[in-house]
Amino acid sequence: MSDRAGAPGRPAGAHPLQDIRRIFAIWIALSIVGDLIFWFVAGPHVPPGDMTSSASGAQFDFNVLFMVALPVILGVWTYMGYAVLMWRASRPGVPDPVGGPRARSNLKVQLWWIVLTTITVLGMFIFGTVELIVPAGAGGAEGPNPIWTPTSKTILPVQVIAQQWKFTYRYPTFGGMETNTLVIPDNTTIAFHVTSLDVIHSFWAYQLGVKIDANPGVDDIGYTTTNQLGRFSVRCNELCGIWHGAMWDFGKVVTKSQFMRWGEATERAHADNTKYLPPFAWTYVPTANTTTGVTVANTSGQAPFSKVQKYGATTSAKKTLKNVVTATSTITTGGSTG
Ligand SMILES: [Cu+2]
Repeated sequence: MSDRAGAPGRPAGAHPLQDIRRIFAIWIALSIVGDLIFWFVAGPHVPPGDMTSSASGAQFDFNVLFMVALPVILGVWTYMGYAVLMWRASRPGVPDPVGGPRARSNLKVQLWWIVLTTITVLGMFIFGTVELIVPAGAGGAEGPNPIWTPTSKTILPVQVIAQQWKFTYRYPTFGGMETNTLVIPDNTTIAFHVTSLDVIHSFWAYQLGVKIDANPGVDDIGYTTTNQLGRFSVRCNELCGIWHGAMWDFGKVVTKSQFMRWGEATERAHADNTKYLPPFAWTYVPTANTTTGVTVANTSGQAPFSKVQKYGATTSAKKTLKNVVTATSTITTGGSTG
């Protein structure tokens, strides 16, 4: 408005930055109180919890990012609230505080704005990148050749096989047995090798903080380390057909000794079935549309079995490992998914 040009802006004697200082003080107070309440009251309950390294990592990351975001929204609300209360047109005798020459070309304000927003965004970028790398992929998939691998030397490999509309789990260090239930030991690093027999699915073990795409013909690897006993849910997280919504089950984290007992007992109990399964491989090829109508091991381009992924490897399991490597070199691909 033209009448602002050259207008004094406010009564003589009032400091021109008084409003800004008040807003700043209110904002800082609200931000500190809000961040502390969030961190200590809500933070520990933020999903997906702290059952594994990747779950607690995701919870920590979310909480940190929320503590950065909360002051931003509180800044907007504080300014809005202050403007409505103090600068509304119906308040008699209050001049418009924003406008005129003072509102333009304020180098100090412009510099602060650019510096603070740049630090905020770059800080979140660096934080996010570090948090992805340090915990070995943060519970996500890294494809068949992971760049970020855990330091543990006793990793339990578990193969997750998705198909319409079910997950099954193969344990190469327990004779290559295949189960309906995912059971894993506590305080152990798990390497999930996720693959699919048909369409694209996604293995989402919610409380484990693990979500790995299941692609046919791909050995998609993701890591996590268990920290707590208990049950967790597994869901398919990729629309995969009419019964996608029914593609879920439950798994459990048990103690190491319970796990060994379960693994060895299940391996024995499943022995008669296991011998009719295709030999353990990192991917499989369904040949249901050919005359054989079975699933076979797809051994083309297989990487050798990882030396550190031998948790629970018994004598029979070591035999299995040998068979896997042998199979890699002798059996050819049984078919093509096109
Ligand atoms: Cu699915």
